[in-house]
Amino acid sequence: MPMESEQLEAVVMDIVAGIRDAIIKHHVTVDQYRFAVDYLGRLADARELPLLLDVFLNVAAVDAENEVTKGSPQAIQGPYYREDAPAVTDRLKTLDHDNERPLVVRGQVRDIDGSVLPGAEVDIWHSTPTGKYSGFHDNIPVDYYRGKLTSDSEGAYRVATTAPVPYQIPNQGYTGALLEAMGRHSWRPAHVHFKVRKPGFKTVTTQVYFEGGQWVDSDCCSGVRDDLVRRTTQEDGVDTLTVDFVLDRAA
Ligand code: MBD
Ligand code: FE
Repeated sequence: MPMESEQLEAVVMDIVAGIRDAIIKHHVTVDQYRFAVDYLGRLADARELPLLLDVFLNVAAVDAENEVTKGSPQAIQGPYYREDAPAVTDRLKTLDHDNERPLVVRGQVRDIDGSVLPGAEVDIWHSTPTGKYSGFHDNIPVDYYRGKLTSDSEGAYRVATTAPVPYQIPNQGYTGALLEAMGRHSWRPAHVHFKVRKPGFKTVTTQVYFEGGQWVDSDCCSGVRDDLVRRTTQEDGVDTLTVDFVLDRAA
């Protein structure tokens, strides 16, 4: 939803003031400024604006929401969500690579009073075992590694998939090149994304990380919080990731 003009004016002018202060503080030259304008134009032409903004700023909007929600913590959505993911019942479609490791993702959806919520949509997506996202990279069809489940009469959901791996922001691209030029790495820890919705409730968009996983302590998107890091359990010999959700009532 659009902002009221008063809030819009205040936000835009604060953003401009912040950039203005950085330009002056660091004695950015007119040539460097022009280079940045051209760079951002090329980055936008390459459709990387969502990636660039999400790397640096998605977490700020999330932090702002987490200050007011009574539900599960929100986390960054990132640029690779697809509204057109398929409905699934028990398993996400995978490519059956030799290196795929089975993972079960399960949990329960409740409201803030602890009542179970049947009929909630639990939309899950994660990278391939080679760190790509379907519907964006390598022409992998959108119905792989994504799916929308519905919580059952106990509010429970459960889906079989394969374990995601750490994700590297393409360093052949503009955003990865920027991170590299800054002397930073462009890796995210392995993670599973969720969007949980039910009419009348505030949508929870979040992601969880694996305890002890590589890059958990140095996510290039600064998206890790302690309450998003999970230890998997073994159930019937399969790594199982349990993620429960609490949905706050819609405003
Ligand atoms: C991702 O996979 C991601 O989740 C985010 C937030 C940013 C870039 C890539
Ligand atoms: Fe991701």
